[in-house]
Formats: sequence, structure tokens, C-alpha cells
Amino acid sequence: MMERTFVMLKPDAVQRGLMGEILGRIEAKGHRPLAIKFMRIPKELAECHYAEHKGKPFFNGLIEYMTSGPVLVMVWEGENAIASMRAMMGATNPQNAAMGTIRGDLAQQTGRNLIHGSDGPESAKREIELFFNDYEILSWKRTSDPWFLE
Ligand code: DAT
Ligand code: MG
Repeated sequence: MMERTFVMLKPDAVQRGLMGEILGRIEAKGHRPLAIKFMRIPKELAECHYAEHKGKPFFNGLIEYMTSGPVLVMVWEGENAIASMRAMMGATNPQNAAMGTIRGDLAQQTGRNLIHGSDGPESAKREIELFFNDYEILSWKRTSDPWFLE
């Protein structure tokens, strides 16, 4: 099923110069970027994005980390894009993430795990709407699309 998902390269991905490496993996998989924005997240937006974790012991540290520098926020479209992105990302704790995944290959610790991806259709919709206006999201096809999906 063709789906859209919200993806964010967190401040450590930007600071470590890994944007190209990670974007390259998502592009090579065959997903299509519909929107990309480089931004610094205001505290209120970070708290809203991670509202489900409010009150947990790591919440304040998480917000501090997410607002500590610029991030790259994106909408990607593709076949089963939500689950596919989660599989490419690997487990939340990079120590448990399989080699071959972004977190497994490139990260060490849960609190510095490089990337966010929506965990289901509802969160994808909510997160896309939280970070993007409709007019920022492009509908387009790549000429290479038929080489991924017949
Ligand atoms: P994911 O990012 O894989 O969807 P999540 O939604 O459970 O994981 O948590 C969101 C983020 O919060 C996660 O990427 C890093 C941080 N986090 C989660 N559990 C944590 C923990 N036990 N200690 C520190 N940070 C944690
Ligand atoms: Mg999550």
C-alpha cells in the first residue's frame, strides 16, 4: 500500500554530518521525498511531537536533545513507507538494532539514536500535519519509480 510517513533526522545526525548517508539510504530504497525542511524545533513543538512520552523519566532530556540544534524534517512516500522506514531505522536502542539498520550501523545509545520515523498511520498523519502545511508537500513521480514497483 502506498503510504506517507514523517521522518526526522535528529540533531546528532546533523552535527555528525550524517544527513547525506541517511538520506541516501532512504532514496536508494526507492521511497520518494515529498517535503524536506531544515529547522530548529521550538520547545513547545518538541513537547507536542513527543506528547506520548510526557511524564517519563527521559522526557526532559529528550526535549533538550531534540531542541539542541537544527533537524531535518521530512515527508516520504512509498510502498509500506511507515513500516519500511521503521525497519530501516532499527530498534529504538541502537545496542539492540540490527546491523544494516541506520541505528545499528551508526548509533550507540537510545538518547542519541539519530532518526525518528512515525510508528503507524495515525501518528504519521498527526506528525505530518504538526510539521508541514499542505502547500509544502509536493505530489510528484520519479522517472525511476517503475524500476522499483512494476
Ligand atoms: P522510537 O524513536 O523508536 O519511536 P519511542 O517512541 O519509544 O522510540 O521513543 C521516542 C524517543 O525517546 C526515542 O527515539 C529516544 C527517546 N527514548 C525512548 N525511550 C528512552 C529511554 N528509555 N531512555 C532515554 N531515551 C529514550
Ligand atoms: Mg516513537
